[in-house]
Amino acid sequence: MSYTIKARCVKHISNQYTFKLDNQMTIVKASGKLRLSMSPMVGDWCALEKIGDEFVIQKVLPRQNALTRPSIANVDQAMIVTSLFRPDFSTTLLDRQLMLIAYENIEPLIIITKCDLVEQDNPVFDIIKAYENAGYTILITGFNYPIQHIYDHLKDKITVLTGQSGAGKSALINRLDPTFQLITQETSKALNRGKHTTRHVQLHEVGEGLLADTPGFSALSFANLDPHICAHLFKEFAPYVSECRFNDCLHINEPDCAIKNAVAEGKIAEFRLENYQEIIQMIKEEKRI
Ligand SMILES: Nc1nc2c(ncn2[C@@H]2O[C@H](COP(=O)(O)OP(=O)(O)O)[C@@H](O)[C@H]2O)c(=O)[nH]1
Ligand SMILES: [Mg+2]
Ligand SMILES: [Zn+2]
Repeated sequence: MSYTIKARCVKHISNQYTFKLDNQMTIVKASGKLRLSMSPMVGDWCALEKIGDEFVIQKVLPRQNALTRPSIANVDQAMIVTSLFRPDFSTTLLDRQLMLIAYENIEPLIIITKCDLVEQDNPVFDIIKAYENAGYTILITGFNYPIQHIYDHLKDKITVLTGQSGAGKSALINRLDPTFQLITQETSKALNRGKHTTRHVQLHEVGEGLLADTPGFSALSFANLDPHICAHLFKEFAPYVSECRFNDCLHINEPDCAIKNAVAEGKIAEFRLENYQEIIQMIKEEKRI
């Protein structure tokens, strides 16, 4: 008797694909006879057919998106891990990451780490408030801070982590699931091993969601981006862009730009427009090379 089920691929090494079936991790081999129009990626939903005792991958179901580094399909969200101290908080860097993630059609969440290392009244929290007002989800954390709110955001989603080296990605993953035991910078220095080396991509069940175990999501280089798409990707720009005089307005020097007007009226933070304009400049410069 044969029947077909739908399951998510969570791990892939050579010709072995791991699926979660009936709450159990099961390895399905890609059979030699298999003629798939596309090969499954970690994160893919696949149709599996049970023939006798064995499952075979029948087809890969349509993808919502596909990242290349790390190689994962159907990513729902990226957590941008940003520290307040060593490295210091940088809106320039954060805005570049927000742009790249939005460009991939992935929802960004901003995780602020090392809050235990700064005073509660530090002016950096005003900047963070500006991101919250712009519509971004901000999750505050630090050593000895609760992390339940982070679990809540992982539920039923595929999440990848991104962020500067030293921001606390490995430390965060280890706190979310101590069985990860990823090497933090401190430990790697002590062991003199350099950065943690990644073998294969795997999705781990953490807080009822799936988390990629490879911190260091790297998106496309800016040269590949279309400035006209970037022009409406910042969350708080989106409601205004249709009001610019030109519908291909890049919010640089154009007259009657609704984004510039919103900045003048205090509805959009000035540093966001400046960081956005810098990104457009970078794209133009990279394209010229
Ligand atoms: N005090 C404090 N230190 C942290 C926090 N998160 C990470 N660290 C430390 O910052 C350093 C870099 O963290 P790591 O997780 O290796 O960063 P990664 O490069 O993003 O993976 C390590 O020494 C961590 O112990 C935090 O929330 N509070
Ligand atoms: Mg790390
Ligand atoms: Zn404009």
